[in-house]
Amino acid sequence: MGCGFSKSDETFVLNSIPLDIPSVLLLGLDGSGKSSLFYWMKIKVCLTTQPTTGYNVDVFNPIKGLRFTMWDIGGQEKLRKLWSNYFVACRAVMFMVDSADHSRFAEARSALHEVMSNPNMPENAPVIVLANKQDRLSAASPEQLAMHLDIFQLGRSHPCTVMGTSVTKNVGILEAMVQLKQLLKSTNQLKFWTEG
Ligand SMILES: Nc1nc2c(ncn2[C@@H]2O[C@H](COP(=O)(O)OP(=O)(O)OP(=O)(O)O)[C@@H](O)[C@H]2O)c(=O)[nH]1
Ligand SMILES: [Mg+2]
Repeated sequence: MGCGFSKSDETFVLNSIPLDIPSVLLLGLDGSGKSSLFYWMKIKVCLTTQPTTGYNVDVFNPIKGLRFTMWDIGGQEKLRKLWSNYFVACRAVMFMVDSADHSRFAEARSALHEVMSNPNMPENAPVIVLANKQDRLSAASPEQLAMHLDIFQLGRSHPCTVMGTSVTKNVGILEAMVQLKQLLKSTNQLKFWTEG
């Protein structure tokens, strides 16, 4: 399922969020692997993707007790200013980074911190950083990426953790979902999530 953005779509987007199911925003720079993850979760196949010019949305129940609406939103620079339209209904963020693209770590850091310091981002919303493309030889480890992204500063206002993934090799995805559930549980937020 995919949609293109137009100005009038923004109201439609907000009105179409199912209020009884928590929303997870899947954000990150263009090319980091968000839609690859989205389609893997939807059809368990790693599709060849095109850059997302709008968003993909669907409801997932990847592990018991964790059911959510996931919004995969295009990460190109011109689309990032639209991300904040989704913040108000957001219960958690998955922020994906291409761990092999060292030249964009600073850009990823500033996009991540901008998201999490936005006044519309609900207080205490957990963040799972997905250190994607761990299959690549030049990939920074999750620990190295945590330093580059200054996760410790972020952790003061939002529960936060970094998980290594390779979507194309189906590595780390379920573990990231388990970690999200764990963060919600440890911050007493799991009760708001629909049991599945
Ligand atoms: N090596 C490797 N490549 C990956 C991995 N995950 C995704 N890719 C590739 O990265 C490229 C970009 O993936 P997308 O899923 O389209 O990236 P995106 O974050 O949705 O990009 P935008 O829609 O532009 O925001 C594709 O060629 C994917 O096949 C991974 O774990 N390892
Ligand atoms: Mg995409």
